[in-house]
Formats: sequence, C-alpha cells, structure tokens
Amino acid sequence: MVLSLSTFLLPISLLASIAQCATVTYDFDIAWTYANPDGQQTRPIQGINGQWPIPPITVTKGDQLIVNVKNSLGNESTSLHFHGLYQNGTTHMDGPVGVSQCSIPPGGSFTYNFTVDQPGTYWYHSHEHGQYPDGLRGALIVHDPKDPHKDLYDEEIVLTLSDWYHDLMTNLLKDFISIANPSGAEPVPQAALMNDTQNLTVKIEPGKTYLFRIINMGAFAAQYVWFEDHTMRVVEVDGIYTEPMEANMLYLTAAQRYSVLVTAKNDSNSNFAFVGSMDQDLFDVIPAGLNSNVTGWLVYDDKKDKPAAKEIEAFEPFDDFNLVPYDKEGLYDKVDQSITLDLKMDNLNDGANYAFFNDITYVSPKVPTLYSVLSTGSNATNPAIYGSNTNSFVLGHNEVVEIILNNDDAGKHPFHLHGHAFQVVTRSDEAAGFFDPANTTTPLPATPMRRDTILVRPNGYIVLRFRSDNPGVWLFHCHIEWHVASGLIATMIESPLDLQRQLSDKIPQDHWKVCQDANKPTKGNAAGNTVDYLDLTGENKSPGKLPAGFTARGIVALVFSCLAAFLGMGVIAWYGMKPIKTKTG
Ligand SMILES: *[C@@H]1O[C@H](CO)[C@@H](O)[C@H](O)[C@H]1NC(C)=O
Ligand SMILES: *[C@@H]1O[C@H](CO)[C@@H](O)[C@H](O)[C@H]1NC(C)=O
Ligand SMILES: *[C@@H]1O[C@H](CO)[C@@H](O)[C@H](O)[C@H]1NC(C)=O
Ligand SMILES: *[C@@H]1O[C@H](CO)[C@@H](O)[C@H](O)[C@H]1NC(C)=O
Ligand SMILES: *[C@@H]1O[C@H](CO)[C@@H](O)[C@H](O)[C@H]1NC(C)=O
Ligand SMILES: *[C@@H]1O[C@H](CO)[C@@H](O)[C@H](O)[C@H]1NC(C)=O
Ligand SMILES: *[C@@H]1O[C@H](CO)[C@@H](O)[C@H](O)[C@H]1NC(C)=O
Ligand SMILES: *[C@@H]1O[C@H](CO)[C@@H](O)[C@H](O)[C@H]1NC(C)=O
Ligand SMILES: CC(=O)N[C@H]1CO[C@H](CO)[C@@H](O)[C@@H]1O
Ligand SMILES: [Cu+2]
Repeated sequence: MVLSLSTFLLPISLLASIAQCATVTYDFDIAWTYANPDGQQTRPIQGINGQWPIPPITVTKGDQLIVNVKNSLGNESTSLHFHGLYQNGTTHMDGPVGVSQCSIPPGGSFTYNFTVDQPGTYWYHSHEHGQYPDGLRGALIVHDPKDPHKDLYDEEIVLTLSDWYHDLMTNLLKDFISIANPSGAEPVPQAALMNDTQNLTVKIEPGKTYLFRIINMGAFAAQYVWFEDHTMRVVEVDGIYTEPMEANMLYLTAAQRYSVLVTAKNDSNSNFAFVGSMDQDLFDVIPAGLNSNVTGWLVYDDKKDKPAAKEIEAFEPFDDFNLVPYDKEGLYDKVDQSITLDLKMDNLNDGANYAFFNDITYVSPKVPTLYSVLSTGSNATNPAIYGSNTNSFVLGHNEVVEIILNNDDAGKHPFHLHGHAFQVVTRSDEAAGFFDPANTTTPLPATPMRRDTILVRPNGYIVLRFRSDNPGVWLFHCHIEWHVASGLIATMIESPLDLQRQLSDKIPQDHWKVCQDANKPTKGNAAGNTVDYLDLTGENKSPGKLPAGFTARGIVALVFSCLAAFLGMGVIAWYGMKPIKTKTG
C-alpha cells in the first residue's frame, strides 16, 4: 500500500488506522526560508516544503519509509541521515556524505527508501558538512503496536530541544577552523529552543499519564531537563525500551533521546514550568546576556497564570548508566575485536585546531567509503585502502566488537555509532585518565544499558560493545557538529565481503547520478585509484603536523606577532578580543 504524504499536515490517526507494514512516503523539497524561533533575530533557515520547523517523520515499526528529497537550496548541497536507525541491509540509505553517498547537489534529487524495523524515538538531520544547525533537523518517531509500556500512558507528546545560532554555519565554520582560533573555541549558541520555539505550552488533563518523547537535536549544547513538581519515569533511551526508572532531572547530550512517563496531578489548581538548561560547562566564554534556559509550561488551566521557572541550586541529573534494557540482554563478555581510540585536540601546520583519534583527524575520502567497499574485490578487507585520514577499521561478521575511547581532552563529548546501539560497559568519572584493562575494580553490569549516543566525561573513558550483525559502513563520531567538522570521526567497515554480495547490483541509479553530476569518482580506493588499491597518491589529506615543540599557546603567540607585523595594531586589538580557550567543549 502506498500512502503519499505530500504535505505533513495529514493527521497521524490516518496513518494509525492503516494496516501495518504500509509504505509511507514523504516528498521533501528543501529550500531556504526565514524564521525567528527565539524572538531575537529573523534569519535564513533550511526548511521543507516552504515551512520551518520541518515536519516530524512518523511511521509504524515494519513500515517501508520513502523520503523523496529535492534539493532547492540553490547554494548548498545536502543529504539526510536517519539518526539511530540500523539500516539493516540498506547501509547505502544511511546518508553521510563521503561515506555512503555523494552529496545531493543544488537542483538534484535523491530517494531514501528503507524498512524501519525498530520502535522508538529518533530524529533525522542533514549529514552534509556542518549543515544541520541551519535548521535541517526534525523528529522521527517509530510507533510500536507492541510497545511494552503502552498500558502505562494515555497520550504521547514529542518534545524537541535545541541550541540556536543567529549566524549561518558556513560563516561560523570559517571562523571556527581557522588560524585566528588556534584554541578551537566553539561558537556559543545565542539561545535554547524547545520544539523550535520558546515559552511552549502543553495542554495537560488531570489524572492522565503522558509519554514525553524528548529529543536533543542541537548542534553543540547538552541540556538538563526537568518538570517542576512532577517526577519522570524513563522507559526508553535512544530507541531501546528500559525498565521504568524514576528521574527528577535528565541530561541529554546533542543527539540523545529519552521517553519518560509524566503523570499529571489530579487537580487543575495551577500550571507548572518545565525547563531545558544548556550545560554551560561546554562554553569557553559565556557571553553577557545569554539566556541558557528555555521554559515551557504544563498547562492544566489556561485561565491561570504560568509561573516563572524556579531557580534550582544544583544540576543533579539521573545517571543513565544505571538503566536496564527491557529485554535484559546480557553483557557481551567475550570480545572478539577491541579497538582503542585516543581522543585529543591539537593544532596542525595551518595553525587551526583539529580533533584526533589516535593522532589522525578525519578527512572525507575522494570515493565514498561504501563505494570503495563495493569496487575493490578482496582488497576491501584491507583498512589501508580507505585512506590515511579516515580512521577505518574493518570488522568481521557477527563478532563482539569493543570500542575503548580515552578522552585526552578536558571537554565533554557525546559519541554516536551509526548502524547499531551499543552496550555501555564502563564509563569513568571525570579525570580518570586512560582505561587500564588490568585495573578494573568495579564489576561490569550484567545487563548493560544500550543506546546509540553516549557521553564521555572530561579526561575520562568509555568502553562500548556491540555485535557486528549488520554489514555496512558506519561512522563512529562525536555528535558535537563543531567536532565533526574538526575531524572527530572513525569509520567502521563491517563485513565488507558480505556487503559486496548484498549490495553490488542494488545501488539505485540516483546514487550514481549525484556523484556524476558533481564529477566525483565512485570506484577504487580512497584516492579513486582503480588499478593499485594500495597506492593512495592524490588522496584527500589533512594539513601536516606542526614542527615538534609547537603548542596552541605558541600559535597564539605566532599569530599575534605575524598579524601585528603585517596588519598593525588594529588587528592586535581585534585579536585580543577573541576568546582564548582554556577548555575544549
Ligand atoms: C519567551 O518569554 C520570555 C519571557 O517573557 C521572553 O523574553 C522571550 O522573548 C520569549 N520567547 C519567544 C520566542 O517569544
Ligand atoms: C545561501 O542562500 C541563503 C538564502 O538566500 C543566504 O542567506 C546565504 O548567505 C547563502 N549562502 C552563501 C554561502 O552564499
Ligand atoms: C523501495 O525499495 C523497495 C525494496 O527494495 C522496492 O521494491 C521499491 O520499488 C522501492 N521504491 C522506490 C520508490 O524506490
Ligand atoms: C512539538 O513538535 C512536534 C513536531 O516535531 C509535534 O508533533 C508536537 O506536538 C509538538 N509538541 C508540543 C507540546 O506542541
Ligand atoms: C490521583 O488519584 C488517583 C485515584 O484516586 C490516585 O491513585 C493517584 O495517586 C492520584 N495521583 C496523584 C498525583 O495524586
Ligand atoms: C537558568 O536556570 C538555572 C537553573 O535554575 C539558573 O541557575 C540560571 O540562573 C538560569 N539562567 C538564567 C539566565 O535565567
Ligand atoms: C587503579 O585504578 C584506581 C582507580 O581508578 C587508581 O586509584 C589506581 O592508582 C590504579 N592502579 C594502578 C596500578 O594503576
Ligand atoms: C540485521 O539483520 C540480521 C538478519 O536478519 C539480524 O541477524 C541482525 O541482528 C540485524 N542487526 C541489527 C543491528 O538489527
Ligand atoms: C588491484 C590491487 O591493488 N590488488 C591488490 C589486492 O591486495 C593484494 C595483496 O593483499 C595485492 O597483491 C593486490 O595487488
Ligand atoms: Cu566532541
């Protein structure tokens, strides 16, 4: 059955009334429009079908989802990623540019077509270089007729959170990765949003229980979330059902989701504020006048006033590490392949600040990695062919894979793996140093929390495990969009020979066409070499290393003296105004 949603205004009840395993089609014409979601500044925004906020995608588990994209931006290329969906058998529909597709050029079209076989709370966003904070991000909800918690609530409410910038990402990125910002200070957002607005009101009926599906689709800031005088019960985390667990406050990094049950009071005597508060630890400098909070109200009685949010003394969010998945999947205790990623921030010889795994900063290859898999025969199992700057790891089939991530940086980073949810086996406190397998004192959880995005604390570590049961090319990256741009990405190439068998003749024509239109090669190794896969001459590479002994402080001094020499005192005054970073976010 084909159901065409050419506008997103069709009631969801219409969808729900249709038999399961429908085909749900969205036609998305992506173009610039204007909006002023924080009431401070009207700005250009990437909308869909002339509207912003962009529509939520809503399907039922088992549905075939078809999203027909037309890129009418005119001056930017694009792509869409469906965050958290496993894309089992359809890794070519995952969306990241340079990984599983070429970007959709201005004027181009592209169809995403895949089965959604998992329930829960997700989102979709552009996976083209640094683009989604310009507005191209929205909710994606997968309903489940067999939701184990469905008898516990009466209604569901989608609630998105986001940070918000007044300037365009193209401008912000130019200043961020620049010799004038050697410390890598991230731009600080101008506001926080809830459902792409502020002062949101949610109509509440006494006695009812609501399922709030909360999504942080921000670029950078994590948010603390709480409902005044109401407790939450967490029942889902990043698409994984959990045993209900009480929480008074949540902490959602960029890209994380929680479903929580909130039971209304039995009377309508007053209305209650709920708050999203951006984690200011991430910001190097807090601009004067920044309101890091966004408030909404549970409105029991719209004739009564909406009290201002009460100031709280401390942020004490509940610890997601303690969640237990509803299916009680046991710890994967026999690891087949262990990958260690040491994270750091540093400067390269262009003076700009970059992010590294194991001393390598990610640079997109000339040939999207999936297409290299499909065109290099038996050499596809050699990680070297995917390039010197892609942090590629080849995974065997159906093995237990472990990622040990050591954060050698003073900032918090939310890590996301495409194609899987992972077990969170260990997460250290702040300043624990590197993970030492010979010195693990605490017992590992028997039924670890699973999710697809996890926070690693400053100078701490995480240990994650998953089963490689989903052939594909899957990125593992920090979900702070600034750090995606500065290269905090690794590439997991899972079961490449199975991928060749599954997909070689199945890539739709529009995939090849967007590459041809942009003159991008689609065969061979990362450099597009189709003769000698081990020869990477001409590949895309990062700037070179700094001469030994240089530090960020050295660059500050260098920039300072060069600019002074070339441009005079005015520039010194200007440079002196720039924030110097003490902590990387
Ligand atoms: C929300 O309310 C606050 C306080 O009244 C106000 O400063 C802010 O501009 C409002 N936001 C929007 C988007 O209207
Ligand atoms: C792209 O177009 C938008 C909307 O017209 C405009 O605001 C923006 O500055 C343009 N971007 C570039 C890089 O020219
Ligand atoms: C979507 O994919 C299915 C399964 O591969 C295929 O049968 C169908 O024709 C495709 N639809 C579109 C619109 O591409
Ligand atoms: C928030 O936005 C979503 C669409 O993304 C919408 O479905 C939902 O009803 C909105 N929630 C409220 C409380 O208005
Ligand atoms: C509301 O009333 C019901 C039925 O009397 C009771 O079980 C429930 O605990 C009450 N809820 C609250 C929040 O007081
Ligand atoms: C935001 O909320 C927090 C927690 O209540 C409070 O400490 C802070 O002062 C608030 N910020 C503003 C600008 O109101
Ligand atoms: C083992 O870890 C503990 C706690 O993290 C630390 O205090 C101790 O120094 C470590 N021991 C060794 C031998 O590294
Ligand atoms: C992908 O599908 C295969 C075959 O049906 C299944 O064994 C595997 O568990 C699935 N993997 C994921 C991540 O959904
Ligand atoms: C075309 C090509 O480069 N093929 C190489 C694949 O890998 C083997 C060694 O593993 C080389 O001998 C081939 O030359
Ligand atoms: Cu990061």
